[in-house]
Amino acid sequence: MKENTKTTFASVFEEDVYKGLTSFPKYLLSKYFYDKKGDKLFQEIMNLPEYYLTNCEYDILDKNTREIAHKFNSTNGFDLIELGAGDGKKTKLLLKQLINDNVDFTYLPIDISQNALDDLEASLHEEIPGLLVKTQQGTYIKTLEKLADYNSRKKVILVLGSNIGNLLHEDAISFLKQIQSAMGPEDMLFMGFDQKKNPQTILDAYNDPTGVTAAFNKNILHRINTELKGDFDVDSFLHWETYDPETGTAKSFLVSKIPQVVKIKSLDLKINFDAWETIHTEISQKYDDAIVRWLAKEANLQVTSSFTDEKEYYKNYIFRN
Ligand code: AVJ
Repeated sequence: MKENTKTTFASVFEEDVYKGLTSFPKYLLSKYFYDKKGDKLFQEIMNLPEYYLTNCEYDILDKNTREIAHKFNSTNGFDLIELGAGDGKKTKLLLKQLINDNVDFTYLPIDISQNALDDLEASLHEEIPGLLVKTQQGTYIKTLEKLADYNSRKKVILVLGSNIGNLLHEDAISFLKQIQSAMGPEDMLFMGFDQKKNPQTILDAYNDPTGVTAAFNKNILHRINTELKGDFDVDSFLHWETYDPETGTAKSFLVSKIPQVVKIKSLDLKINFDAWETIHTEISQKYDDAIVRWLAKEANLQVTSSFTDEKEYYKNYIFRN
């Protein structure tokens, strides 16, 4: 068959891989890092000393739990909706505070992974008895739409981990707009944004000496090998990180160390790599107050308060309509 002409695909993953690897320059989408092994590698990343994001956000929530819990509360109680709940380690700080304060609220964690939700629910029942939990499996936006008219009482939407950083500004604005349209006048959005800082600190966070981040980046090639019958020689690709301190954009690449041809059977595709040709796999955007305020304005939201850590590496902002 002729290359670059396939039009029917068995899955969105197939289609996205085909599009990305037949484009110039080549790219793959970072959402495909997260299969079972990718989830595990990301857990490991969060425990790396270089990956400061998790600890900073934990500190912010730990030092300001009372104040944040107070801001969330309302006379008729509220629903706490978390997009991308993961293992809930940071959220548990808030949940415990709210339970201790006898606040009337329900926790609604949303995640793509039913597995992650089941684990989270089990640990919550054990660690925080009395907490009302309603897990929702699905994509952020679909579930948010469902929840927009779920309940008449106040909604607080939580997006932790600087997950928004995977989106280009334009896409981040659409994401914020979608959240905004699900928010009423009383509702709040509490979101984490990793901040601009010494460029070396950022590079180190995405280029750990133990190679966990490299393995995480390369996991996308393993997925193509196992799920789409690919024959990537994963070791012939180099994990490469860049950071542009002007735009605040960290970028991850896989770089082919040799000229090579990769076959992907399920896609009926042969891909040529020149030596040192790249596959762009992820952006991890860094922010400052001005960028966050601009994003908010574009999405018809306002920043009403913010919290940061001692080094000001990371910030959590509260947005309202
Ligand atoms: C989960 C998107 C916030 O970009 O910092 C960690 C993912 N990639 N190390 C990030 C990631 C490489 C992470 N986010």
